[in-house]
Amino acid sequence: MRVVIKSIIPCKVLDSRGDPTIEIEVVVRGGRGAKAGFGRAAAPSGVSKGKHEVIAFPEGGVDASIKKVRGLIAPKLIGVAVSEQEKIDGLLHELDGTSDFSKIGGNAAVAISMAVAKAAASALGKPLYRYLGGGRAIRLPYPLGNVLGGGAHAGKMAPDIQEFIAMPVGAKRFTDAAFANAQVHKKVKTLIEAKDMTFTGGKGDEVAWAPNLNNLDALEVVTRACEEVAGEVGFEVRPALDVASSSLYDTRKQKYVYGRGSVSRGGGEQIDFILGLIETYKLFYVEDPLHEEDFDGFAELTRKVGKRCLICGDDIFVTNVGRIQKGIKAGAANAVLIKPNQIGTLSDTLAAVKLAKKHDYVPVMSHRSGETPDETIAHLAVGWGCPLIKTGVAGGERVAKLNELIRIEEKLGAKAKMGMLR
Ligand code: 2PG
Ligand code: MG
Repeated sequence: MRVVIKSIIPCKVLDSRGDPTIEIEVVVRGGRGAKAGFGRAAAPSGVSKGKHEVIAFPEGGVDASIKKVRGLIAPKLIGVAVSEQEKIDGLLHELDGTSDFSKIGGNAAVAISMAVAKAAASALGKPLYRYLGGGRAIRLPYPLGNVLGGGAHAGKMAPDIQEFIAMPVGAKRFTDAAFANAQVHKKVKTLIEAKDMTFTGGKGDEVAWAPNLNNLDALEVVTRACEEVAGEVGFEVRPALDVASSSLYDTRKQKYVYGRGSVSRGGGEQIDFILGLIETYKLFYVEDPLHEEDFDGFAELTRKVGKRCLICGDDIFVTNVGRIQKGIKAGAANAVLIKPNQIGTLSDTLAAVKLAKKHDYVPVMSHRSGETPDETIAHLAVGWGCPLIKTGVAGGERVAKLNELIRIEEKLGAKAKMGMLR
């Protein structure tokens, strides 16, 4: 039975920051016109965006995107077989006609692309992860949990580093891992209260605590919380960071400006600083240790510590196969952050995951700082076999993904395994 797209319905909805974003519903019909399936997906949005990401919304914002979906996209996609994901994603590129989705908006494109996949899965009566990954989709990702935050996600007195993360690397089950991260989050609050007398329980955009602490004090707190929780749960929990260095980098001065400590670091000093943190705190993972154009700096760091720490590129790669390819050539990293709305379609996102895997770069599925309760990335991580997912620890829009992964683990039962780390 040929299942085709019957309607594509855009809607302006709220994200977790209270900003508008786009949600898409795709309805498909089967042979006799009966409704055969349905998919709904919403696009997230970043605040510490990479320079080379596609444009989230065209001039005119979400409303302009919605007009384009109604007037330009929907008429061309209605009647197309919903299983033809690549063709549909190709049509999105064609109808947009730019290299960065600046006409229809990358967020409209990604929401359509994800809703199409969900509708196709629903028409077959399959969960999305099974539709995407078949019988091999049995591995749950390890959750990277942002427990303390600063940078662009938090207020002025918070640390310069954007995300201080817990990684429950010894967990045997996803559910145990997710609850271990929640425990670290709680413990971090108690430890902050002992250090920061002004702390009023403030949180940043991803629901990580945002205290008045400098970078090293914050890292001390998170490392101690990880160790204490490890003792309680009986498996290893390690600290990790997203430095989000492009946000710290002053291109004119060619220095990383750490406003809190009134310190500026040149490229070499930044590498030494990060190397020191990796050694001292046994960091499991460091994302964006250097700014988005410094392929050589990334390569130097990866050469020096890549065997014992994951060096992950976010802004430098922006889920773009061209940039990942450049990184692979330079030996710039050993992990790639995967954010579907950085590139605009599921087919392009899958190409990035495949390229990463082929070259032993760990693909890390990721949320954005501005999220909705959309749970699609949970399915993408399992369906495409990403061994890590970064999706926060607490807050409805973060928990939506974690709980979906818990449900998937439950459904898989004895077959469920954890992702394969290197
Ligand atoms: C990041 C993300 C998500 P944003 O830098 O990795 O944690 O932040 O969505 O603001 O780009
Ligand atoms: Mg990042």
